Amino acid sequence: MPEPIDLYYWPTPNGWKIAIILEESGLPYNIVPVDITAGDQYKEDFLKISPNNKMPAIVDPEGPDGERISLFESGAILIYLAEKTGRFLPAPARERYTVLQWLMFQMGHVGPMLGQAHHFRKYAPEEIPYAIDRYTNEAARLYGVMDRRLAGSEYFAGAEYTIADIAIYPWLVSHEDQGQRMEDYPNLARWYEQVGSRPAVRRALEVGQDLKKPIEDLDEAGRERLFGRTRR
Ligand SMILES: N[C@@H](CCC(=O)N[C@@H](CS)C(=O)NCC(=O)O)C(=O)O
Repeated sequence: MPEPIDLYYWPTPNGWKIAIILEESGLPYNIVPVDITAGDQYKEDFLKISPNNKMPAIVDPEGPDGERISLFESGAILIYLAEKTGRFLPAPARERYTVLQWLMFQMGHVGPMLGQAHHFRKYAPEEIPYAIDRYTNEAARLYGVMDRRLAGSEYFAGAEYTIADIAIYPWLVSHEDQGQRMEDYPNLARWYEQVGSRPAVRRALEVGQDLKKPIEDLDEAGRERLFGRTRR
C-alpha cells in the first residue's frame, strides 16, 4: 500500500478536482484543511508548498524518484496523479494532447471566468452591472463552447473520462450562481448528469463539507482576507 498523500484542501471547485481524482484512483490520502477564510493560505509552512497562497496543493512522500514531492496548481496535480496511477490521461500522444488541451481550457478560462461571474453576482459588496454582464456573458459563451464540444463527443477529450472532465465538472456545480441554466445546454446537461452520478465524484463533493463556512456569513476581517485589497 502506498503512503498517504497529504491534500491541502478546502471544499471549493479547485479543491474538489483533487478529491475526485484521489477518490477515483483509490490512493490513500489525508486532508490537511487550509481555511482560506481564516487566512491559513498565508501561513509560512503552507507558502513553502504553495507560494501563490492558494489551495489545493499536495505532498506525496513517494514522488516519481521515490523522494517526497510537493505540488501546487490543480492542473499540474491532476497530471501528476494521472501519471502516478496510469489512469485518466491516455499515453498515446494524440489522445494525451487532446486531454491537455481541454485541461488548459479549464485552467485558463472555465475556472477564472466562472469564478469572476460567481464573485460579481454573489459576493461583491456592491452591485456592479458592467462586471455582472461581462462575466455572465463570458460564462454563457463558455457554456456554449462546452455544449458544442459535447454534441459530438461523449467526454471532453473523446470516448473516455479523463482529467479534463475531472477539472471541469466541479466548476459547473454552481451554474445557477454563474447565471446559467443547465437546460439551455442539453449536451452539457447530459455530460453533467453522467459525471455527477459517478460514486467517486459524489464522495469527493462531500469531502470536508463539515469544514465549510458560507461566505455570506463571513465577518469583515474574513472578507478582507479572501477578497480584500490588503492580501499578500
Ligand atoms: N489556479 C489555481 C487556483 C486555485 C485557487 O484559486 N484556489 C482558491 C480557492 S478555489 C484559494 O485558495 N483562494 C485563497 C486566496 O485567494 O487567498 C489552481 O487551479 O490550483
